[in-house]
Amino acid sequence: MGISAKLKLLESSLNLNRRDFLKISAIASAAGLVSLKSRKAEAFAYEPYLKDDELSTVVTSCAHNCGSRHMLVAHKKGDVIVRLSTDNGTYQGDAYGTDTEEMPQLRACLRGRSYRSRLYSAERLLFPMKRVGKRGEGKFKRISWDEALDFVAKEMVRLKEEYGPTALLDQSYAGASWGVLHKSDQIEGLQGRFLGLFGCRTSSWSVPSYQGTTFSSRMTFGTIKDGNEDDTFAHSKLIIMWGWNPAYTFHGGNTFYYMRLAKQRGCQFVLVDPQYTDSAAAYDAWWIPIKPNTDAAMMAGMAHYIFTNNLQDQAFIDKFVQGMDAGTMPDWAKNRENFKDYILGKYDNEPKTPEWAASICGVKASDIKKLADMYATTKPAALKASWAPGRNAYGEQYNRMAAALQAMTGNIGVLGGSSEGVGKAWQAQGIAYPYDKSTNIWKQSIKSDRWAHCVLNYPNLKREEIGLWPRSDATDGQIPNIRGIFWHGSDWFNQLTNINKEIQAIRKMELVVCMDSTITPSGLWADILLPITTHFERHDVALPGALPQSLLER
Ligand SMILES: Nc1nc2c(c(=O)[nH]1)N[C@H]1C(S)=C(S)[C@@H](COP(=O)(O)OP(=O)(O)OC[C@H]3O[C@@H](n4cnc5c(=O)[nH]c(N)nc54)[C@H](O)[C@@H]3O)O[C@H]1N2
Ligand SMILES: Nc1nc2c(c(=O)[nH]1)N[C@H]1C(S)=C(S)[C@@H](COP(=O)(O)OP(=O)(O)OC[C@H]3O[C@@H](n4cnc5c(=O)[nH]c(N)nc54)[C@H](O)[C@@H]3O)O[C@H]1N2
Ligand code: SF4
Ligand SMILES: [Mo]
Repeated sequence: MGISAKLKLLESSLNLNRRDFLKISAIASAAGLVSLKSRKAEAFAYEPYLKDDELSTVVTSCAHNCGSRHMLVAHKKGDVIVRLSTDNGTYQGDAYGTDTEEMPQLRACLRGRSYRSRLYSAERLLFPMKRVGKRGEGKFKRISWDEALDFVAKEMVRLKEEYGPTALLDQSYAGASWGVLHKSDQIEGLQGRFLGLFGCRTSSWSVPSYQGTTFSSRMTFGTIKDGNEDDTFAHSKLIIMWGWNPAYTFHGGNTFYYMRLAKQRGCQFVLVDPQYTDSAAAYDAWWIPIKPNTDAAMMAGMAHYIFTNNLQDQAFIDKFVQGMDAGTMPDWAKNRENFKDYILGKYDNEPKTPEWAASICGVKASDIKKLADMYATTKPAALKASWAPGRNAYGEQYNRMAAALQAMTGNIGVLGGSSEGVGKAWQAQGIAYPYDKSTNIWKQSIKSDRWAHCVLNYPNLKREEIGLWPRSDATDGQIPNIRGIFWHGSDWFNQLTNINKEIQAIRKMELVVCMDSTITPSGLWADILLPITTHFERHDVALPGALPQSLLER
C-alpha cells in the first residue's frame, strides 16, 4: 500500500471516529467552538438528573497509564454519557457489595470517575489545527482533515527524500498504552507501525521512569519478569515501602486492597522515603526519612548488619544466589569480588557498616540496624523497592542492592516476599498486531529523553550520548538525522527534563505533529494538531498494566 492509500485509510478511520464523537458529544454543529451557547442541554449532567431507568449502561474500563485497569460503568442517555460509576460487586455476576480476596472489586479512583470532565471538556480539541504564528507561539487556525492530512503526507515524503529514513522521530508513549487495538507506545503502538511501514522512523526507547530498575532486573534476575503479583502482599508479615507511595502511584490493580488485608492480618509497615506519605499514614508505618539518592548506602549498611550477625538465609543463598559470597562464586569467577566481602570491606578497606551508611544517608545507625533486624527475622517480608529512588544518576545501584537484600533473606519466590524489579512474573498480554521485524520497522532508535541532544549536536555525537540501540546491519551506529516529530500519547514538553534544551531543538524541526485530546504543552510547539478519540469513543480491549511483549523478550 502506498503512502497516499495509507493516509486515506487513516483519514477514513479518523473521520468515522470523528462522526461518532460529534454525535455523542452533542456539540455537533460545525461551528461547535464558536456557538457554545446553542448546545443542547441534555448533553450535560447538571441538567435534569436522569434516573437509572431512563439510562442504558455500558461496562467499560479506565485507560490511564497508572498500571491499573479499573472498571468504569458509563450511564448513557442515547449516546451521551451522563454519569460514570464503578464496580459495586454486581458486575462480576455476584451480589451487590461482593468484595472478597478471591473476587475483589475493581473500584476506580477519583481520576477515573471524573473522566467525563475530560471527555466533554470545553478544552477538547475538536478539529485539526494548523500553526499560523511562529512555532511555540500557540497560534493555530482550524483546517479540514483533507488539508491537514495532505500537508502532513507531503512533508513526510519530502523529509524522507531529503534526509533519509531516520528523519521522523516516533515519540509515542504512555498516554494510552493499554489498549490492544489503539496503543500508543514505542514498541507495539500504532504510530510506530505507521511510520515504520512508511519507511522513515527513528524510534525512541525508555522514559525517565524505571530505567535503573529495568537494568538491575536484567543484570540480577536475567529477566524483567521478576516481581510478585500484588495479591501476594496480603500474605506479608512486614512490608517495607521503599520510595513507594501506593496510595498515589499504583503498580497494579488492587495494591491498596491487598495491603489492607495484610494490615488486618498483623503485618507491620515501614516507609523509607524523604517525604511522609498518605500510605504511611494509612498503614501506620514506621517512617524513616532518608536523603534522596542515598538508598544504596543505607541498604549496604543493612546488609553489613545481616552478615555480621549471621542473619542471612544461608541455605537459600547456597542453593540459588550466585556471587553472594565466596562459596557461591561460579567457576569462571572464582577469584573475583563477591558481594559479602565487598560489604565487609575486604577490597577497599571500607566496611559498609551502619555507621558508615548513616554518615551518607542521614538515617541513624541504630535505625538502620533495627530495620535490618526486622527484615532478616520477619518471614515472609516484602521489601518493595520502587522505581523513584533509582530515577537518578547511578540509580541502578539502589535496585541491585535491594535485590541483594531480597536474595540474602530468602524473600524471592516466596508468597508474601518480594523480588520486585520492573515487571511482574505474570502478565496479561493481548496483541492485535503481532510484533515482528516486518511491521515494527525502525531505522534507528535513541533514548527518548536524549532527542534534543541528538538534534542539537547532529552529527557530532558518540552513540552513547543518545543511547543509540544496536542494529545488526550496516546502519549500526549511524546517528539519526531527525527533522520531524510525531507525538502520539506523549507530552514531552511537560514530562521530560531540561525543557529549555527541548525548545532549542524543536526550533530546528521542519515538521511537528501532535495527536492529543487537548492542546498540551507539547502541542503548543506543533505545526499540526490532530484531535483524537478517547477510550470512550472507540472499541478496544483493555489490558491491565503490562510491559510490551517485545520488551519482555529483549
Ligand atoms: N513532571 C513530571 N514528569 C514526569 C513524571 C512525573 O511524575 N512528573 N513521570 C515520568 C514518567 S514515570 C512517565 S511514564 C512519563 C509519562 O509521560 P507521557 O506519556 O508523556 O504522559 P501522560 O501525560 O500520561 O500522557 C501523554 C498524553 O497522552 C494523551 N493521551 C491519552 N490518551 C490518548 C489516546 O488515546 N491517544 C492519544 N494520541 N493521546 C492520548 C494525554 O492527553 C496526554 O497529554 O512522564 C515522566 N515525566
Ligand atoms: N495513580 C497513578 N499511579 C501510577 C501512575 C500515574 O500516573 N498515576 N503512573 C505509573 C507510572 S508510568 C510509573 S513510572 C509509576 C511510578 O511509580 P514510583 O516510582 O513508585 O512513584 P513516584 O510517585 O515517582 O515515587 C514514589 C515515592 O518515592 C519517593 N522518592 C523520591 N526520591 C527518592 C529517593 O531518592 N529515595 C527514596 N527512598 N524515596 C524517594 C517519593 O517521595 C515518593 O513518595 O507509577 C505508576 N502508577
Ligand atoms: S487507578 Fe488508574 S485505572 Fe484505576 S481508575 Fe484511577 S486512573 Fe483509572
Ligand atoms: Mo512511568
